[in-house]
Amino acid sequence: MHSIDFYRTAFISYLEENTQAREPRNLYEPIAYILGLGGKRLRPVLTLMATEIFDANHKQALNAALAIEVFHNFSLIHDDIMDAAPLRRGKTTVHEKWDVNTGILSGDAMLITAYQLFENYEPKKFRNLAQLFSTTALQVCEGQQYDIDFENRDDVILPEYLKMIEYKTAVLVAAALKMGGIIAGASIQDQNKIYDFGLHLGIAFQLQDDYLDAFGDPKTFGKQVGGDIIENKKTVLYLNVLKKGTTIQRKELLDMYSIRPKDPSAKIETIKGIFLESGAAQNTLTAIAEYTEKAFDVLEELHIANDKKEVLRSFGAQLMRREV
Ligand code: DMA
Ligand code: MG
Ligand code: MG
Ligand code: MG
Repeated sequence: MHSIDFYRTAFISYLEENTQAREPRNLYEPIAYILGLGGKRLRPVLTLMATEIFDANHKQALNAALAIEVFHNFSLIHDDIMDAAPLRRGKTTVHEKWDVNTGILSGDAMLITAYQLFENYEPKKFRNLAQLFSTTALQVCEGQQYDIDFENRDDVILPEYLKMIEYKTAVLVAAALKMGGIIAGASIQDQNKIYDFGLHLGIAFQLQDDYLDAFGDPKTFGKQVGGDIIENKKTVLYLNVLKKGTTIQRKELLDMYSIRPKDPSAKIETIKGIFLESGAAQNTLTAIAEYTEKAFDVLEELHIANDKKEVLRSFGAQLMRREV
């Protein structure tokens, strides 16, 4: 096993070798742009790590890792269009820098590119990887559709929200790990366990994403802090106020969520105050810790050496301390 930084560096050099802008430039330049913006490289690192956890060389997994990262960035371009987001990784989003049409088409091209990368594997692995990929990709689309649908509903409840984030976010984290298992030829049982670990970690990750969207530090966050509030997103913070807040806090939140002021800064501050005073912020932090713990519990059932479990555990713990 290597360090997380080793896998990240190995992945980034492979990514750089394999992304050049070509003609038509309006299609490929945004792809090179978004892939070059950096980010945590969480999913590809997980694929490379999982491959070595199951005793194969990470190099075998570079194409799958790239596929996952390309797919993830495709979903970000489209997500930023849907969320009207101005910033991604501290830079202008693709649809703002170019336009919406370019964002849609570049995103579509990335989805196909991701799929093609699996063709580098022998037929049986290709079939398993492609199957997992297509199932996962469809779930991400379904999750994103629920996310959009929630904007127009006022009866969303926490279990529905948890299912939505499982689909839009956690399944990809889980699939990234399982792909490592497929490539290394791990048992089906272990593939499913590591998938389950990823699912819990992925849910914790998206809960934290919602939390940071309100409470992140604008200097390090890379996205627009308060973006979810501006867009009236029904995040875990919002749902927790409706569940646990006082009648006054609930009413104040609902009133605030019915307006879209030109200057949103006062709205953001008021809503953040409600998140804090109602206990919604604290509840969310508790839920993040609980899902991370659940992920670590699942890890115990995996048939791998203890030091390898420790690598995954410290990776999970590091991820949960993130600020971006
Ligand atoms: C993103 O949820 C989910 C996908 C599939 C991209 P989000 O809009 O909260 O993500 P972000 O905060 O990164 O825009
Ligand atoms: Mg978004
Ligand atoms: Mg979104
Ligand atoms: Mg978010």
